Amino acid sequence: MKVFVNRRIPETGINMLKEAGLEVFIPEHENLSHEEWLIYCQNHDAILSVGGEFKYDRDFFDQCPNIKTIALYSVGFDHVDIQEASRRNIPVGNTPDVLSKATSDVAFLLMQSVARRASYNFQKVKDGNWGDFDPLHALGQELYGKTLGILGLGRIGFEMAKKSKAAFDMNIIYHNRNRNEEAEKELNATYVSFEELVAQSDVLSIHANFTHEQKDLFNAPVFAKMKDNSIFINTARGGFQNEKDLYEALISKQIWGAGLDVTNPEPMSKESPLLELSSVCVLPHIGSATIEARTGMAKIAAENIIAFSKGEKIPYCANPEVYSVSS
Ligand code: 8YV
Repeated sequence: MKVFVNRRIPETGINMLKEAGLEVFIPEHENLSHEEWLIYCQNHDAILSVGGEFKYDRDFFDQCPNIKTIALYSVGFDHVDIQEASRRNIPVGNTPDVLSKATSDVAFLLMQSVARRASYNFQKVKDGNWGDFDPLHALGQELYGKTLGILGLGRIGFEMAKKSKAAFDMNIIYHNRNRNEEAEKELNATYVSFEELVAQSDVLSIHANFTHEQKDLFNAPVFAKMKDNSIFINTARGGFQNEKDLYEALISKQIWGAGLDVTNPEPMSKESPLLELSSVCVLPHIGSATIEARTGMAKIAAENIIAFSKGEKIPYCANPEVYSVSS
């Protein structure tokens, strides 16, 4: 089986593929054009797919009929038309669990960074502008006992809730498709409606899968219902937030601050007005960027492809319905 890996990933994953006897191709340059990417996909049976810039939609599947499985190097699969892949019997693998700690660490870091205005204060030092002691300048807020609202209490959301409870004894509320009994029992988390989540959270952190129906879910009317001391955190997908509305909400003090590891589009433009605000901290989508998480992701993506090559079910499957349809 011929496997196209569109970017370099930790060697462990590549070695696993080679040791399983698979033919692995990694292009020499990394910033492939859409055309180059399509040509490589047309000539391979499987893709180990890194990054979200190219979409796996109906056109893709029509143009690349040889692709039999896609092993994503991500937990998110919003760039894949899952229904279309399932209709064509193409298993799509993703990389859950291994990045939950790393990604929730970034959400936790952003929460504290915004609460204590860390990036703004760091910038002042870098600008040679340490300034005199001022009892009233750049005051942050403490998180102890505050309410953390989690949108999407899955694996990553659970890790974020656990850390926040342990560090700051935060009161956890959440909104999710399904109730999370483990979180209710272990963390005393309370299930609330989306409206209650928005209205009651001191920190609102997004950990949900993104679907296109949720585009701009956080827009002017929603920001207007948030508390004026609230902090908005997004480490999931930038599509959840309308950035113009977020900016307006921040400058009109409808909300207090925002920490983003994901933006729309990515990369965020250097000209984004959000970058001028002392209440904002933006990171360049580094949620899973640890040696441990990225190595784990490489292993899982390789395991998915190897299982497929042996005619087995892929172990980490984003569209398990492919198996119920064919069996
Ligand atoms: C990846 C991510 O780094 O897993 C995800 O969904 O957003 C990140 O971990 C990114 O998608 C690159 O494939």
